[in-house]
Amino acid sequence: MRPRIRGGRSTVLAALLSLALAAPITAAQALDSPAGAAAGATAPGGADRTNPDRQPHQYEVTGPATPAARTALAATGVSIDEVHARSVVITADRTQAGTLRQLGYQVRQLPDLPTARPAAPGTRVKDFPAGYTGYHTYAEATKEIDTLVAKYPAILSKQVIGRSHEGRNILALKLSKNVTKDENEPEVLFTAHQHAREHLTVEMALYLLGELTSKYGSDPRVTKILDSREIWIVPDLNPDGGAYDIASGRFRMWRKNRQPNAGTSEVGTDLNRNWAFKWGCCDGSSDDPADETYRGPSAASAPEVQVVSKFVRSRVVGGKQQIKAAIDFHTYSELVLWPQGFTHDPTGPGMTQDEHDTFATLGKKMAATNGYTPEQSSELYITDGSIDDWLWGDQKVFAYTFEMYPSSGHGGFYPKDSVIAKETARNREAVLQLLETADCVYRVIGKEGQYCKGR
Ligand code: 3K0
Ligand code: CA
Ligand code: ZN
Repeated sequence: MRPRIRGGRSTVLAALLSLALAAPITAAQALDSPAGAAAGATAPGGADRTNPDRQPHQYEVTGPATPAARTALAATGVSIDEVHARSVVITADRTQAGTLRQLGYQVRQLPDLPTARPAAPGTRVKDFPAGYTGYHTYAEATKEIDTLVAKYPAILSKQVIGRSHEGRNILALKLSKNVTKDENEPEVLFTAHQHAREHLTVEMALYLLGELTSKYGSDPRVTKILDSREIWIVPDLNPDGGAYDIASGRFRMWRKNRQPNAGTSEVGTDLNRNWAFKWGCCDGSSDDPADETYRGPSAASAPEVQVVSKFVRSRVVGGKQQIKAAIDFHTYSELVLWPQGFTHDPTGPGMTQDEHDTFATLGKKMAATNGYTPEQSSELYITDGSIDDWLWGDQKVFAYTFEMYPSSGHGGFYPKDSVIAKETARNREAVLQLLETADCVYRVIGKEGQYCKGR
């Protein structure tokens, strides 16, 4: 089992210290809460992190310079937010940072994020703070989606595919000509907002909805795509976490969902460690509910993951998965990532050379359009139970993760709303290319004849 950093057990510390030393340098409210669950001090799961030692901050950790060293650090359960040549930026609380220092890591707290003044106690905050009001709350996003569905009923339809832990609707929007019919067309999936604090990704999903509806019939590429593809957009995989992150009037730096954990007041599961493929296999997630990358008590234990897994499986028609390609949007670091995350090997079990070459070729092509850095996910650090590994390993979908703006820097999870238009439109070309390629992704390596004949 993976060692944990909390608990003060010397054997655990010794095990972790050896991992740390193996690294090269290390010497050293609620909105519209449907269940009436007020996010904040009285949130389900109790404690909330009112203890200053348990408030998340960002820290620079100097030393880790290789995927293996970063994986050793990530295995302590902190999230790695930025990767640099010889350092990383992590999210952790003071207790966790102290433990890392004990392990010999060089850890420096970064200034806290630009946040609004906290709301007066008892105030129910319903919107993003000043400078961020251009972001959509869950209620605003729902309203905007409903307006678009009413305006473009021939090409856009909305399904409620299930509910979050707190009971918010999880939506799948379908875009296609003859949208009410299930036509035999290649399908592409876009998902957003697994991680609560990554609000820009919801804006990305809304941008795509607006762009693909409003340009149909006038933009020839968009028109051709909607005429020949079925596009699914799940704009908000973690609505509870998103609401909780803004509900106090101060960004909480929240990552996980808001599902309580048995036997502890620590709340939440990291949805992107909870998917049912190689779940918890490889030191790429945490078994400690207090950690940022807690994988949950069992594979697909999070209702949000169950809902989207079931939806994806429902797209198997006549024994064939109709979804051919996917992008899951995250922030930040400006990366195009592809599987597999659970292993450093570019090929091997679950990934042939041709499959790898297809992923890498298309990944690099897309990255050339938005200026992101293309790489296999495990170049950063090992992850297990990620959506991409599940979509690929279980469903054979060419699934990418985009880490959006910014590339690095202060307040990375919380760029002001003034960047939304530019940073969402920045991915337009990459998204159109993925959609255009989806009928035969292997075309990018010139092997259409071998893999796509007689589909
Ligand atoms: O597949 C991946 O490598 C996912 C990367 C993602 C994660 O889940 O760790 N990075 S994030 O948490 O900073 N958005
Ligand atoms: Ca259609
Ligand atoms: Zn993320």
